[in-house]
Amino acid sequence: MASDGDDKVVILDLHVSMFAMRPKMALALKGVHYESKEEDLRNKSSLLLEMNPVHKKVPVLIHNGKPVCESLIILEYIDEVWKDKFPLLPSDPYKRAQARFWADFIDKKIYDCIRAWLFKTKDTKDIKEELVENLKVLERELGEEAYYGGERIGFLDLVLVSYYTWLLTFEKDVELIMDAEIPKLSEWGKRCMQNESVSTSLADPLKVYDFTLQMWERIGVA
Ligand code: GS8
Repeated sequence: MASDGDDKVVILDLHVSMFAMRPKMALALKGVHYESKEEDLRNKSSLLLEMNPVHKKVPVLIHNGKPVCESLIILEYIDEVWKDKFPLLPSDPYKRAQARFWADFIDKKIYDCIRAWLFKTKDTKDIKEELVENLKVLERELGEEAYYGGERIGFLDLVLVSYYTWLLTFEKDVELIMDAEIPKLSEWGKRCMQNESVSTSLADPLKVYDFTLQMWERIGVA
């Protein structure tokens, strides 16, 4: 699919959402201009309800008026439409399948831990143990590579780094010391943050922390 340079690209956004950070990083890496529309999830806009009537969630990418939902699908769409600059998925079908496998692992295992911590549905110590175990699996998968994409940032890097700001917040609360417990992954995170398209698209960890504190106050947990 070709893109003619006159594309109108809108992201229905939530600044602290790990899922919404992904398309913003991808568009920035590909040099695609977009407009971000911040949603209030307690008072969803009629545009969000119209563009994502099934899940009613952010992010939604609206490309020339047409919506694409679900962050991983949006990443693949962006990669296919703006394919000439900064390819994200590997070209080899087997490697693509592996990247999708690990993305699915991340959104199941890592998200579950972050969610359990955010809503305090499990003991924090257990969550930390489970999270570190899953992060170690991901660290092994990275091996000696600089990035999951190999020598440069790719699809899977964007999927995982979207949790990085959340891990920095988590670090404060549960005494996870990434440098000590998952040193290679910690280095990888810092390496990713040196990329301006990544660092400017991710939420400031302090804002994530603020959001977390407000959320805890709202749902009445200490
Ligand atoms: C998840 C999006 C999501 O949970 C994706 O895009 O990858 N699988 C989807 N979005 C949340 C905000 S971030 O936690 C959301 O929009 N929630 C609104 C709601 O649940 O009503």
